[in-house]
Amino acid sequence: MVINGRELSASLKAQMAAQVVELTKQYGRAPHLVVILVGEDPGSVSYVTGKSKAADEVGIRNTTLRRDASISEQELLDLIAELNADDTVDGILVQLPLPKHIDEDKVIAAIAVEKDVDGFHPLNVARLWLKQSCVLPCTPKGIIKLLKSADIEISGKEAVVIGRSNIVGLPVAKLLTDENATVTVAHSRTRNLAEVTRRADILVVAIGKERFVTADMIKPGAVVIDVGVNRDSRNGKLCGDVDFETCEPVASYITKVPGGVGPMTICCLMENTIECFVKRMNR
Ligand code: L34
Repeated sequence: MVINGRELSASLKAQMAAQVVELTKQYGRAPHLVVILVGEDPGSVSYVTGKSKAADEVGIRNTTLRRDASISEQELLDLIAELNADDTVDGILVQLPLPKHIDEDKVIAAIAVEKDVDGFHPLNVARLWLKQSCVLPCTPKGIIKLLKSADIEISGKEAVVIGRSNIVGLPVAKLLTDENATVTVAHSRTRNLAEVTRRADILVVAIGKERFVTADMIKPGAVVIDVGVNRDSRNGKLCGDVDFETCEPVASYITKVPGGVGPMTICCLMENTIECFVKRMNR
């Protein structure tokens, strides 16, 4: 069975649109998301366009600020400081990756924590790991929603996450742990990777290598979540980290790329923006 992220996100966005109508009446204005896009990376341009389109659908006011790849770190920090101080801005997102001459950690830490709709700020990361109330990072949050939407039991299951990034691998491992899964984080140095992944009842793949996971790496009946967004070297189309054609018959549930995790990332960004807006309005 394919878990359809596009459908789930469409229905969640429709619910949020109704909620935003009410919130806009209640607070006298709509939530406002500002996305900063540095440079012209085609992937980033496409994802940021998707975010703006989704915000329009949900009724979230949104502004995309495009800056040249040559922007200095200080100029970017100054821009963030300006948005932090702007009371009409509820959410700030700096699309990653940034050009090499800019320190991403420094930029993320400069965002006011109450406007950090990505959940990437060190304080939000700490709160996540301490199980305190926080903004959850969009992709991990979207993955848990996908699993729950298909009524997949997480508690007590063996989950294996391939990838240990700050944005996906580590936080999704934490969320799965909080859902009472037994979690293994595998990565490029893992020995006998196929042996490890074959133990997984739930396999989350966020490694960034096209068709990396093959049928022999999957336990029959496993749930497979593909976080990859790669260009297919055979046809230039978007493809995941999982070889869908061969893995689909082995898995019980599987996500597709496109149409799986990606739309859920964007959907959760909308949710986080609304959350930050409401919190700020009730300060
Ligand atoms: N700050 N940087 C920041 N926040 C994020 O949450 C992201 N991420 C990742 C890259 N950098 C970021 C995203 O937005 C990845 N990502 C993302 C978002 C959306 C999609 C993919 C990755 C997406 O919508 N994927 C569609 C296909 C889009 C297309 O055709 O290009 C899908 O169906 O998978």
